[in-house]
Amino acid sequence: MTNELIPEWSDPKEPGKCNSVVRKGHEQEGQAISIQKNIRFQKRKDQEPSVQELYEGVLKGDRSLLARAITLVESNAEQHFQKAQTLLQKLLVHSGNAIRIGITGVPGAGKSTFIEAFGMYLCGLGLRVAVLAIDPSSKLSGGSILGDKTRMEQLSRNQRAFIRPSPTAGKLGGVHRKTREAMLICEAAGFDVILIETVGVGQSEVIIRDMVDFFMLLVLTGAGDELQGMKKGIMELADAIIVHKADGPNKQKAEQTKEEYNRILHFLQPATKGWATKAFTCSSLTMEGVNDIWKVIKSFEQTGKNSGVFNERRKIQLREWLYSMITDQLQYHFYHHHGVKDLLPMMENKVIAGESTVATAVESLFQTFLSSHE
Ligand SMILES: Nc1nc2c(ncn2[C@@H]2O[C@H](COP(=O)(O)OP(=O)(O)OP(=O)(O)O)[C@@H](O)[C@H]2O)c(=O)[nH]1
Ligand SMILES: [Mg+2]
Repeated sequence: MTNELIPEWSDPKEPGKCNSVVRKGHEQEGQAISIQKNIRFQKRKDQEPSVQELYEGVLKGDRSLLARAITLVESNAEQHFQKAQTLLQKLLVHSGNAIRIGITGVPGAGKSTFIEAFGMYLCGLGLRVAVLAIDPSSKLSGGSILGDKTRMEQLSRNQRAFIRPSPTAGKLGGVHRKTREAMLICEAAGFDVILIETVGVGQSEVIIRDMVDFFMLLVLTGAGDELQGMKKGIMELADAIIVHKADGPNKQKAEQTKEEYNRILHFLQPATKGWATKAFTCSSLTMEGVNDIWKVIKSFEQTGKNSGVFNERRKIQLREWLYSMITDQLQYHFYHHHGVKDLLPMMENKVIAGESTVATAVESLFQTFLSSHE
């Protein structure tokens, strides 16, 4: 052990009892150079690609640059904002050519499994499929990203598919914007179909409806009571209701449930003008019914494009996007304002202690905020 040192983390009382040693560095010239090169290579890899590199990479469909472009728009860091917007501006003209499909349903409805089955089917047709997720609950559940990766195992290995787990931003509004921007990037990268999964927890359905062309709700059988209690509002957002897991002993029941839904749908307001929302059955295990869903979507697209409803909706969505971004920006600037940041904890305490009314606290916070903007 003459040329070797005992590492500093070894037990000083038992220096001999150590599994590793630190060897003296090599001093031959060649070795040193090759290590140097290696370090330089590492640095380059970590360096952020330029907007132009990202732009060209996305258009070429380079998966690694596509992922990095999405990471850039998802970033909350201030220094990334301008770069992200410049990139999006360049990519915008190349976007808009995919069909955007939203998929929702209660936890366990089989959304991820369906996306795996449906995505594989679409890839089999020669289409390119991007999967995005809005998961406002991810902060709480934490494990859904991992779960989805294992559930979409085949699809994630398919060259025609690209899967992007949900952005981890806490605020719903931010996730909203980021998913839209990720969608545009995927479209510019040449994906034909964008699938957006969201767990049905109320607010997220409305958000997803606002950014997709076709919106489907996955439901289960044996949910008679649930069906009665299901909010009319959610059903009125859907362009199709899929009674999922229609296989094995569940198949017949699924058919019955489908009929029940169809009866109810008859009395509801359709989500899309000129389109009658209907219920269907499907199994992601046997693949039965999966191809029919694609036929329904294609027919929806054709009908909407002929009538102009399809493009009209996209315009409305852009307008809504504008307003939701204004809200995001207002929130961002308010909460990042120095004076507000200083004052807010104090105001919070005062309100809780009953020393100030909520309205007075809000008033002082806004006075502070607006005084430096006049
Ligand atoms: N029999 C049957 N089981 C299915 C089918 N699709 C999904 N499952 C099962 O249903 C369970 C839930 O599936 P997921 O795809 O994780 O459901 P999810 O809606 O994505 O769930 P969350 O992401 O947690 O909201 C899994 O155990 C699947 O194996 C199907 O078509 N038939
Ligand atoms: Mg899932």
